[in-house]
Amino acid sequence: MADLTLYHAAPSRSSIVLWMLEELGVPYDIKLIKLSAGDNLKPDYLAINPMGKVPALRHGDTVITEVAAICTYLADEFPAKKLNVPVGTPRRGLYLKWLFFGPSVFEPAMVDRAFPRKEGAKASSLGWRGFDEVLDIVAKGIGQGPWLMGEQFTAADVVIGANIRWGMIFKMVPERPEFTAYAARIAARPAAQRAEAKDKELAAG
Ligand SMILES: N[C@@H](CCC(=O)N[C@@H](CS)C(=O)NCC(=O)O)C(=O)O
Repeated sequence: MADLTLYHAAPSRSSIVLWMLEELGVPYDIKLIKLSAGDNLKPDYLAINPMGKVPALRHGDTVITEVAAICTYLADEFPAKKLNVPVGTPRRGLYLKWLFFGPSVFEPAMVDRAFPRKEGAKASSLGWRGFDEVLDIVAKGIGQGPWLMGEQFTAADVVIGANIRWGMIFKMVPERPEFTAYAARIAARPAAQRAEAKDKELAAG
């Protein structure tokens, strides 16, 4: 039994953590949670994540939920593959900005665009800007790339990269050249390919 267990629904946001684990190349077990069967709302799983959402990751006695928190944690716990920017490195500020930007700005702005509210909230009361502005910020952040942190691929690319890839698949993110090129670089990564193949197999089985 591996020290790491991913509570996973294939495919879903937990696929992002599956990709992260493949990038790290560490052994892990998968516990499949069938959302269609309501496994995520059963007492056993609610004891792990009271919100009843996947992913959750167990590492020894520690349980972590929230995609970006899990990716940040894994990158720091398993630094051999250099997917983190360590504490004490000035570039860590930018790295953390992108890790938080995914769930607190990119995703909400994208969902707002896809599912407009009947009565929009006051812009200044939201923690994010309109989706077009957010997309410009991300495109500028990728810049010449290849990655958000320049030459170093990090956990931030797993989080923001998943937003972009999945956003494009679901036609929620426009096919801007910056995003298409970035998504193609991600798709060429062997770990991303392994995670995708594993997910397909799990979803079929
Ligand atoms: N903020 C959470 C979101 C997780 C999430 O929304 N998971 C979805 C799957 S993509 C889920 O578990 N949905 C089941 C449900 O809401 O009943 C994270 O980043 O981990």
